[in-house]
Amino acid sequence: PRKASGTGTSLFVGKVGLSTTQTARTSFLLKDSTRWGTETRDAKGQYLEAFSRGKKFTDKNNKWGTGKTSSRQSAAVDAQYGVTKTLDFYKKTFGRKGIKNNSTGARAMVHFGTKVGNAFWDSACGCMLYGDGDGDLFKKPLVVLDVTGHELTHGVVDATAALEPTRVDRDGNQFGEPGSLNESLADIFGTGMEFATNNSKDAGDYLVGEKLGLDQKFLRRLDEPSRDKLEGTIDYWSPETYDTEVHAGSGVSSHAFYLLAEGSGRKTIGGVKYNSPTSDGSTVTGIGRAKALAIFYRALTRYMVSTTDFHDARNATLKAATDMYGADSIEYQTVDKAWAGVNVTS
Ligand code: ASN
Ligand code: ZN
Repeated sequence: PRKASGTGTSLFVGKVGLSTTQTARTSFLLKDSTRWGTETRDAKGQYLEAFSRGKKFTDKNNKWGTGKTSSRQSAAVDAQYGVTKTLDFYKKTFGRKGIKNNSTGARAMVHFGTKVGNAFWDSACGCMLYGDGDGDLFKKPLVVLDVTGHELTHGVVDATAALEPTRVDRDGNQFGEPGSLNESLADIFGTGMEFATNNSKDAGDYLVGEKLGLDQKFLRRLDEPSRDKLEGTIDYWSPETYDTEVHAGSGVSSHAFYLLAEGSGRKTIGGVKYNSPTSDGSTVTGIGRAKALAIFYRALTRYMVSTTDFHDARNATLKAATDMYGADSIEYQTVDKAWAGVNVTS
């Protein structure tokens, strides 16, 4: 097998280059040897949770997908592109070598189950599973960039702080602050990856799932999380947050991250309008996305543990800011103000 350069026609990001594997004169495999063997397979509409049971994607001429769902390869192009761009983001931005930082590739399966309106990180499989949509709320395969960045970040969190929900109900819904922080980090680094990838058909923004065709135009958003009515995402910490559903609760730290990066009030970034409020009416001036991501990544990988709640997360990011910029720095002070802006104080 040797390294080959293919092209893909995706569902969401247009035409993209893909590094693939040539296995014979006219046979190629959707596996990237330049990124530790990162590979996407087909779950064939089954609820497969073992990657080894997925069907390999092969192609005769190394031109993958058609941009339409009638080709099974099209969703795989988006998935493989998003997964490889997520690995690139973690490597370039933080020096992280793969999801587990052990120089192994990431794996994904598309066409998971029937009418699945979701995508998952499956820690047992060690892979991403993508549904094709439920045909109702989610009309398309869930292979967009920020969803991929979100799900793979769950893999990074599993390999580092391993934040756990404090309660799971009989339907599998998860609750509590550490789990909410986990969802939030997935959105923070997922949007960070989308900005870093800088794809002209899916440019970076502080919205999550803006290409999924939802009526509210996004699934979640970091500037003013409560504009999400689907999951009822919250803007500010309160004592109830300790037992809030994790996607709803994610708003607290996602909002703190936005305030740290971009500041409070109105702002237009890449043509998208944001307006971020604070719980106490204070004004926050952001320190920029790159520094905010670096602080949150150091906090995640050095100071957060499985039970870290929002107040602990404040301390973790303050420690990270002290390490990187000093306790007298503007960066440290802005971390403090950003958390105060979401009602998390000492
Ligand atoms: N897409 C959801 C998430 O990553 C799937 C799940 O609830 N595990 O949060
Ligand atoms: Zn999640």
